[in-house]
Formats: sequence, C-alpha cells, structure tokens
Amino acid sequence: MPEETPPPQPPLPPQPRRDGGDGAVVAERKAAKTKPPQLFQVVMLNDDYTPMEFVVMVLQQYFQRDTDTATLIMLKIHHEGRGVCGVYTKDVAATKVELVLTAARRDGHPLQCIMEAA
Ligand code: TYC
Repeated sequence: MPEETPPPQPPLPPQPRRDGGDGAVVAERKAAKTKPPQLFQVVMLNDDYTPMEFVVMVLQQYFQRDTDTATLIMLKIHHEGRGVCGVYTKDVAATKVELVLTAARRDGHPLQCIMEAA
C-alpha cells in the first residue's frame, strides 16, 4: 500500500514576537552593578580652648551651614563633646577634615575633627 501524505495542517496561530513586531532588538534592563558609595560623617570634637566663634565660622565656611544652624551644632558639640558637621562620600569627607585641621592649626587652635563611617 502506497504511503499516504499527511493532510495539510492549518497554519499556526501567530506567535508572540520578542522584538515588538518591528524587528527592533529590545535591550532588557539588568540589575544595576554599581553600589551606592559608602558615606562618612565628619565629626567635630569639643575642647576647652578653641573659640566658639571659630567653630561657627568653620561650620559656615566648610559645611555650608547658616549662622543659626552653625551655632546650634557648635553648642551641641560644646555640651555633648562631639557633633556631626555633615555626611559625605569618602574623598569629600577626608578633604573637609583636612581643610578644617589646616585652618585650626593656622590660627593656633587645638580643634579636632575626624571622619567615621555613617
Ligand atoms: N568648648 C569651646 C569653648 O568653650 C568651644 C568649642 C565648641 C570648641 C566646639 C570646640 O568643636 C568645638 N570655647
């Protein structure tokens, strides 16, 4: 008996296209590879000799604080022993510490300023 040819099949229903139908390739978004940078707080320490006015000036000049905020931060340091001047990426925090210490030593003050991981 001769082999039968299979009956013609109905056309397949249209398949969903992965390219939006216009042939364009769509780039799928990958998870971001970059982590947000580690942040550091610049902390100023109290001492008995640095004038209050100098500390307020430092907070205004190097940490962009207005006079009222700078005064509040200075008084907090004076009463509690330490206070946060601002929070920055590592390089910016290190530069601010350097600038503050340079200005304090230039004017003969023992002011201490450190950075610590936020
Ligand atoms: N205690 C200082 C004074 O009485 C003032 C002062 C405030 C010093 C903050 C340092 O980080 C400081 N003159």
